[in-house]
Amino acid sequence: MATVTENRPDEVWQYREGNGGQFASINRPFAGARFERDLPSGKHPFQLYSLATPNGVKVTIMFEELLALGHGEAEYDAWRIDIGAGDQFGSGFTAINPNGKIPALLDRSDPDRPIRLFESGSILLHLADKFGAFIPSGGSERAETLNWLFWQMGTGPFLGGGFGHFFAYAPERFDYALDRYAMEAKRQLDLLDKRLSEVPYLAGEDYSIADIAAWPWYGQLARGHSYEGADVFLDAKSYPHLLEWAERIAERPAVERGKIVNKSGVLDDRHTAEDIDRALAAG
Ligand SMILES: N[C@@H](CCC(=O)N[C@@H](CS)C(=O)NCC(=O)O)C(=O)O
Repeated sequence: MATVTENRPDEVWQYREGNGGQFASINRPFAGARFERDLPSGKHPFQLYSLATPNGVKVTIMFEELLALGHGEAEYDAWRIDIGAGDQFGSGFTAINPNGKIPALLDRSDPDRPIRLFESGSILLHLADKFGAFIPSGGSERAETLNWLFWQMGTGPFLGGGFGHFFAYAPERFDYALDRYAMEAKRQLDLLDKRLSEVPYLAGEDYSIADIAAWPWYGQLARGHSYEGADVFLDAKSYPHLLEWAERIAERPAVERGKIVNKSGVLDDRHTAEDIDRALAAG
C-alpha cells in the first residue's frame, strides 16, 4: 500500500483539455475508433500501416532484411499513418490494432484467412517464424532471442515514454522525472554494453529480431540519432560495445533502407524496392 504523502493527487483523476502536453491534440483517456475511415490497400501479401518511429522502423527493417535474404514473398505495401494528425484513430486502423498505435500489419498471404498483427514484437516474431529467419528454430538460442526481444518490449517505454518524454517533450523541466528516467535509461544502456562485450549480437552469435527491436531505440540513441543531445546527456561514449554494435547494424543495407520507409517528406508510402532506391538516391 502506497504511503500517503502531501504529494497525494486528487481522489479521482479528471481529464482536462490540454493536459496531454505536446500530445494534447491526440491523447485521450479512452480507446477505440474516433471516426470512420477505411485504410488504403495495395497488391502485396503484407499491408503495413506505420510511421518511421523507433517502433515503426523495426518492422520495415525486418521486411527489408527478409527481402535481402531473397524472400520475395515478404513484399509489402507500407502506408504512412500520421499519428500527429490522429490517423491511428480511424475505424480501419483500429480494426487492425484496437490499441490505436503504429505499427499495424495485415498478413494476407492466405487471402481467405487474413491475420491482423499489432505490437512490434508480435509482428517481428510472426514474420521471423513465418520465414524461418532472424530467429533460431529452438534451443537456448531461440530462448535467448525471445528474452532480449521481450526485454526491449518491456524497457522501451521507460526509454521513450519516460526518459525521452521528460528530456525532449515535457512542457517544463521536471528534475525528479528526469533523474528517475535518466537513471533507468543509463542502467539499460549499461546492461546492453555488458551483454555486447560478451557476444556480437544480443541473442549471441547471430543477428536476430532481438537486435532489430533494440537498435532503433538504443542503437540510434547511442549514435546521436534520437532525442537531440540525449547521447551527450547520457554519456553514450561510455558504452563502447553498444556503440560498436550500433554502428555495425547501421551499416546493414536493409537497415539503411528500412529506416526511411514511412518517413514524412522522405518516403511517405512504399510499394516497390524502387521507391526506396529513389528516396535514397535523392539523399
Ligand atoms: N508497444 C507498442 C508501442 C507502439 C507505440 O507506442 N507507437 C507510437 C509511435 S512509436 C504511436 O503510435 N503513438 C501514437 C499514439 O499514442 O496515439 C509497439 O511496440 O508496437
